[in-house]
Amino acid sequence: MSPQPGSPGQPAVFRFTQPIVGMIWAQTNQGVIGADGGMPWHLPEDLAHFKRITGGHPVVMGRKTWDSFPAKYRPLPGRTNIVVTRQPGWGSTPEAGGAVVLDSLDQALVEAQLSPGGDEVWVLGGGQIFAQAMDDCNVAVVTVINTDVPGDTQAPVLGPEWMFRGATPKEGWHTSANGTEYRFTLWARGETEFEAPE
Ligand code: VY7
Repeated sequence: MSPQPGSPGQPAVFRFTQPIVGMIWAQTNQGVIGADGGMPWHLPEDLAHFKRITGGHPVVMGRKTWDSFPAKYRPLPGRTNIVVTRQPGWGSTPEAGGAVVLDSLDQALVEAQLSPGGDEVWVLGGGQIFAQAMDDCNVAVVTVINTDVPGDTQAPVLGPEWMFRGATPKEGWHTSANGTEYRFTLWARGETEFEAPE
């Protein structure tokens, strides 16, 4: 006897709420994300946004991005911190304290998905890691800062498969207490489903 195709009266259960592998960065209008090992602006509202989005989820970053966080914030609390480096032995240095250190991005993404909160994983950069990670990611949360300061590190260029999925504010800019204008934007690959942050 052939198997029954389905139980009558049951709803279809094709609910593939896929794991999210997201990138999160802040950039200038020209796509600058870094200068001299840091971010060339001061925007507390972006740090709060970053903490809110990544909180409770594993974070994957390159070694230079790890170094860029002030030491007192490392590891980022409430998140498994995974650092990618090819330097043998770096993981045994005091600087690496509190991080899970791996030597490839692929391993890092697998480890992240197995970590607490790993149904959603956030890649924090920087430039080298974004360039490699882009094809493995389905979401990008991008803060655009309305400035054109120069820098030495660029955001990845999202190809045509990436679709704009919303921004806060919808039009124009928020203005920081210090006068800096910025907006939060959300991009996703074609079919990705998610709930947008308010
Ligand atoms: C900058 C900091 C810089 C200076 C002082 C504190 C977006 C950001 C990143 C990565 C901001 C930084 C911080 C504030 C948040 C704290 C950790 C310390 C936390 C990114 N949009 N913004 N980033 N931090 N990938 N994307 O490196 O951070 O979250 O606990």
